[in-house]
Amino acid sequence: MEKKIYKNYINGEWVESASGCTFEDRNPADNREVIGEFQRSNPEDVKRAVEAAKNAYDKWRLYPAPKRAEILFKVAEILVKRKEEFAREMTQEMGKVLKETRGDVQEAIDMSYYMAGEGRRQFGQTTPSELPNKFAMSVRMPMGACALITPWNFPMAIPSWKLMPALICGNTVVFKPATDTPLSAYNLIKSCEEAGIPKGVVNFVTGGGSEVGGPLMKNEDVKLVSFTGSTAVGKTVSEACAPAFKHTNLEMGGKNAIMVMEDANLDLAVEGAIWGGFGTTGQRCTAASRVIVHKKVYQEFAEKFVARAKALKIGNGLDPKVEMGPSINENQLQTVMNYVEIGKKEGAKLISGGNRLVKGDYIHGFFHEPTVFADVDPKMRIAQEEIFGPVVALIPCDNLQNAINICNGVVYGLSASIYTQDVNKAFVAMRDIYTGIFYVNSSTIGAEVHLPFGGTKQTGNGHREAGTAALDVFSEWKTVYIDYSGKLQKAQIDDLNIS
Ligand code: UN1
Repeated sequence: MEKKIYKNYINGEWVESASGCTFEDRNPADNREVIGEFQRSNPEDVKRAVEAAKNAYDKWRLYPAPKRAEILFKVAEILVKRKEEFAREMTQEMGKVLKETRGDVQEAIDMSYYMAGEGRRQFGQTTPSELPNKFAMSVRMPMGACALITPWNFPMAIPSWKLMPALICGNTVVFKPATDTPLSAYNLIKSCEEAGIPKGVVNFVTGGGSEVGGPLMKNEDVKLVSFTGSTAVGKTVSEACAPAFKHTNLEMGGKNAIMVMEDANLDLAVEGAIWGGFGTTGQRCTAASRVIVHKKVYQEFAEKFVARAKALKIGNGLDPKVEMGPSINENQLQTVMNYVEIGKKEGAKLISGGNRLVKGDYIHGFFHEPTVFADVDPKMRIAQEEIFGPVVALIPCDNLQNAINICNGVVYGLSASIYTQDVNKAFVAMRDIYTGIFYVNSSTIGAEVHLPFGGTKQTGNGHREAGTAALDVFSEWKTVYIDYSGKLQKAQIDDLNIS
């Protein structure tokens, strides 16, 4: 691939950063390969982008939602046309296998079509008034310039979860993508430009957290910050926005569990645990990093699971035979290796993997073996903390109630699942697991765009993305009363006599 310098997109123009500096986007499967150079933006760029978003807002909010929708629909069609190209570039820039990056682009397509549909919905309520000759309704109101700050693990899907609902509600945006995946973000923004998004409505500024993210969330013209990333960074967003009561929508960590009951279809459960634990190299907030297995089937499950984990083909995600790619960067790989050491020290039994891959071409990337710890105590750090890598903790349990307690016994609450053939067990778990997403006889991953996505406890701050829940993030309700009685009527006070 030809090395190219990519620019910021501010007020409808592709511009260089005021800093005059760029940073490199490299392939985590082969770190020698530079995908492109992106602007190392600074607070001055942020200021200009917010200014542009602020100025474009009044026109955009008054442009009818069904017309805004037509632009979103066009974005979807451009993504459909260029899906394969964008998926390949995504695999090159962040390492997950081509099947998954196709899914990532598809998720952005789905979200764009879905939110285009909302252009003709965004339903409010109309309801009778308690007074005669008075009309009552509620309508959604956009909020202004929104900041979107996104992670690298779903480089196009997650930005689309924020961008599309923000736009359909009539907001303008400044988008700062993760520094590890600016190309996929660029491809999405380029598609918006091609679809005819008016100038200033979508602004794109690449660069680091302290130079771009910090100033962006603190800018007083930014009305809402939508962030997906670590709980630690989410806390700083929350704190930065609290003094001005700026709206925040935070999607953060997970420590998701699959519960495998004694009556489960074990092969299906193994399949789900492999996909949940090692899909995207374990770098999903919805990854199944814990598998809680009934002791009656624990041994058999562990053997089958390890056999599958050991057989996984690891390598460059562009190779169709490869099933698991690298970690995103050296830092993330070091975190994984560090947790493997922690697990060993805590006394968990390492039954598969545990090492960085260094032979041959692996040395140029950030590859790690799929790793399985057995007999993990639910209180151990490897069973409590988000690792974001290919490390799975197997935890034995005595019964359903015990499994539920273990599953709920972490600070996060994103996703969970149960494998059982017993409908009663499935319903009890569905009721008692305190997560934002729950699956029966399926892995912890597989969210669809038209349903709420998000989690409880330290995973989120009470909001949900996707579905109509996303509209609640990117709009505020305005309740409107219209009195056509021609006199002063008083709610709760007037006496109405019928005779
Ligand atoms: C994430 O885990 O970071 O359900 C997002 C899924 C995907 C989205 C995951 N559709 O796994």
